[in-house]
Amino acid sequence: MTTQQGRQQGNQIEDQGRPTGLLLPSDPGFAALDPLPQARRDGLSRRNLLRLGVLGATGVALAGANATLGPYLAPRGLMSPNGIFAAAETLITDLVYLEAFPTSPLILEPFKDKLRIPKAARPEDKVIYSGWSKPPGPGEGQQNSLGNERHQKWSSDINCPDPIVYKFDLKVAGHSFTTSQVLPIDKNGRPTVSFDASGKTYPAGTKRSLPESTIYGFNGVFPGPMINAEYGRPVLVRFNNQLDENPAGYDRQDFGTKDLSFLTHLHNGHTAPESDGNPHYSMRYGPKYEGYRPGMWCDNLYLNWPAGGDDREKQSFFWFHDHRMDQTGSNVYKGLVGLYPIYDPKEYVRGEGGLDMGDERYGLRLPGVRTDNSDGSFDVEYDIPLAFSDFRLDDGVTIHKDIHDTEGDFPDAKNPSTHPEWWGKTFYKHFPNHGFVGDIFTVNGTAYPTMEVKRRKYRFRLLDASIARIYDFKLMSSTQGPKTAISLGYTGNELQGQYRIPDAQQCMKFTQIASDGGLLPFAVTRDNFELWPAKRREVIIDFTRYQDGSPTKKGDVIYLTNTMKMPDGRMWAASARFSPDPNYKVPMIKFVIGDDAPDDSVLPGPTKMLRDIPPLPSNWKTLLDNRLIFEVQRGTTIGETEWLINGKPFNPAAPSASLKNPAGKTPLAQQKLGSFNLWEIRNGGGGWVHPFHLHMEEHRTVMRNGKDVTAGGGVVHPDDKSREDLVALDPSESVIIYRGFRDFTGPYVGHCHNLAHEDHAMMFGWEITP
Ligand SMILES: [Cu+2]
Repeated sequence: MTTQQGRQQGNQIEDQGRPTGLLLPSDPGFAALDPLPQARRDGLSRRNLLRLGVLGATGVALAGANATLGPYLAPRGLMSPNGIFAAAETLITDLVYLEAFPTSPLILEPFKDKLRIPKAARPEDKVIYSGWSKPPGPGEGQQNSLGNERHQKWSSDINCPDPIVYKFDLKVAGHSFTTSQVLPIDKNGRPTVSFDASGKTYPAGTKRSLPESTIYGFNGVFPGPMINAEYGRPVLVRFNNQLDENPAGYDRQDFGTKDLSFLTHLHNGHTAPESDGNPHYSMRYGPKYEGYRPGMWCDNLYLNWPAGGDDREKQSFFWFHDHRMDQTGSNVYKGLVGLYPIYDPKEYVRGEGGLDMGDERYGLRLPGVRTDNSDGSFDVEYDIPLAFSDFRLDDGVTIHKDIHDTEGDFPDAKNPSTHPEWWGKTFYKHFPNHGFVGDIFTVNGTAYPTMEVKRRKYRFRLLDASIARIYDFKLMSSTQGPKTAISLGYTGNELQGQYRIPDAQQCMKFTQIASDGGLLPFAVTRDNFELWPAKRREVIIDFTRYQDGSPTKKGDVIYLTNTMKMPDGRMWAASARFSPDPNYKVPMIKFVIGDDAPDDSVLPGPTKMLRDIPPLPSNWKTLLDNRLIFEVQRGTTIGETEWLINGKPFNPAAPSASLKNPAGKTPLAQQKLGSFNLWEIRNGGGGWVHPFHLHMEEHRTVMRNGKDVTAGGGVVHPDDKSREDLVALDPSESVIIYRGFRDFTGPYVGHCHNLAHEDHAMMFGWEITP
C-alpha cells in the first residue's frame, strides 16, 4: 500500500493500523528529519495504540490490542471468539480507561501560606554569555546546540538592540503546595489511611505533612521564572535541558516525558518558527524530534515586536510553557510554566511617558510602581501575575492505570498498580476519557494562599495554567469564612476545591483592562469573568472601597472566589452563564486589607481608550466564501488519536486542509506572508468545550454561530470585542475569526488548549509561505 493510500480519513483504519499523524520511512522527507529512527518508532508505536472503533469493521488483526484488552473484555462477554470486539464503543471505552481519581488530602489550614509574588528574572551579563562556548547570535547554526538552525530575523533586522539574554535550565526539583498539615480523606470525605515512602501505613485520622512533589521546572521552580519584557527590547532565552540530572534523587513517578525532551512555546508570542516551540516545526527542523533532549539547548528569540510593526497589535501578558509533542499536558502539570508580562514603554504623546510602562505616573496610569535594576531588568510593585493550576495528590489506594502503561512508558511503576509510596505527591492521568481536573486549586504554586494588600489599586494578571479546568471568578466577602466542603455534607466531585464560603456575597467589581490579546480598547466593569485554559485576563481591583461605595478598613477580608463547577475535563456542570449553582463558591485567594499606601494610578473610565483594535477591512465579508474551516471533534475511534480536527489526527509533517468552504474548495492551511484571512473554528461535538489556540498572531472574532459580532450588541462572549489568542468554543459553537500572517514564514500549529486533547492529536499544522 502506498503512503497516499495509507493516508485516509482518521476514522478509517490505515495500513497496518498506522495513524495518519506519523511518518513512515517511505514518506517524503522521512530520512532528512530522522536522526533517531528508534525513538521515532517508539513514538509511532505509542500513537499506534488501539484504534478499536475501526478494528471490528475492518477485521484487521491486532494481536497486541487483543492481548491488552482481552483480559478486560473476554470475561465480560465483550469479545467474540475471532477477537473482534462486540461491545458498543462506549462500553469498551469505560473498560479501557479506568476513570478513577484519588481524593487529595484535606488541607487543614488554608490561607496560612502567603501568595508567592514572583520577582523579575535577572538577565545574563554580556561579558558572561559572550564567553559561552556557543554564544547566542544571528549566525548560521547559532540557534540551537545541534547547530542546524539560525534565527529567521535577528534584533538588528527590526532596528532593535541586541537581545537581553536569559538562561533557564530545565531541572528536576521538589515543590510544596502547602505548609499546612493535611488530613487524608476518601471520596466521601471520611478520614482514611495514608502512607509514606518508607512503606509505613498511618491509621485513619492521622494528620500528616505532605511530601514534596517532583517537578520539572524552568530553573527548578514552579511556576517558573518571570521575565518582565518590553516592546522594542528583544529577549533571548537559552533553554537548556538538564532533566536527566537528578542528584537529589527525586522520584520521577509515572508521568512527564519519558525521554525528558522539551519544547518551549511563548504563548502567544509573535515569534519565528524556530523559536516558537511547536511540533510542526520541531519534527521537521531543528531537533527533528518531538523536543530537545537532555544535554541540548535552544535559543528562543522573542523580538517583542508587534505583528506588522502595528502598535495596535501589542499584547500585555504572555506565558511560556512546554509544548513537547504528545506530552504537553504532563510536562506542564509537572511544572514547566513561566510568566512573561510585556510592557509598552513607547511614548505616544510627547511628555506623557510610555503608554503602559509599569509606572503609574505615566501613560495610561495603570497600577504599578517600577524599580529598574542595574542589569536592565525591572520589577513592578502592585502589578501581580496570578497563575491558576489544579492538582490531585495521590491517596495511595487509587490504581494507576493509563492507556500509556500498555506501552511500557514507566516500567518501574509496574502499572496497573497502586502507589502508596507516592502518597501525597501529584497524581496525573495522561489519557483520561473524561478529561483531567484536580481537586486542589493553587495560585502561583500555593494552595489557598493569602495576600495582604495595601489600601490602593492593584493590577492583577490572571492566567489559567490548568490542564482543562475553567474558572469563573468573583470578589466576595463573608462573615463566617470558609468551611470545608465535607462539613457542609458534600461528597465525591463536590469536594473539588475542598473549601466553600456558604455566606459569601459579591462585594467588589473588577475593572477588566486586558484579555489574552492585550489591552482592551476600553476597560469593562465586571461582576465576574471566566478564565479558560491558557487564557489571560487583566483586572484592576481597587481595595479602598466596596462596590456600594463604602470604604474598606484594615483587616477586612475579601476572597477571590471560583464559582464554576467543573467535575471533569468535559465542561462545566454549573457556571454563571449556564445553570449556576449558588452554593459552589470556592475561595481561591484571601486578600487581607492592610495599610494605606500612595497611589498615583488612575482607574480608566469606560470611554478612555486603552489600546485601539486593529482595523477590519470594510469588505471582510467577501472573504467568507474562501475561508478556512477547521472542525474539532471526538473521533469514532478510541486510542490515542481520538481527538481530531477535520477528521484527522495531528500530522506534524504537513499542513492540514480546510473542510470544504462555501466556494467549494478545501485549501491547505497555507497562507502567504503578509496576508489576512478568515478562519472558522467549529466545535463538532456536543458535550465538550474546547479552548482553541492558534499560534503566531492574535485574532479578532467577527462571527459567532453565524451572527456578525463586530457591530457589538447581543455579544454573548464579552471578549468577542477584543483581540484574543484563544477561541473559547461552547458546545457545538462555530466562531469565525479574522487574522493576519505577518513577518515570519514557516510551520506553526493550531490546537485545543485542553492539554489532554492537545496531547491526543487535537492539533493541526499550518504554514506561512513566502
Ligand atoms: Cu479540546
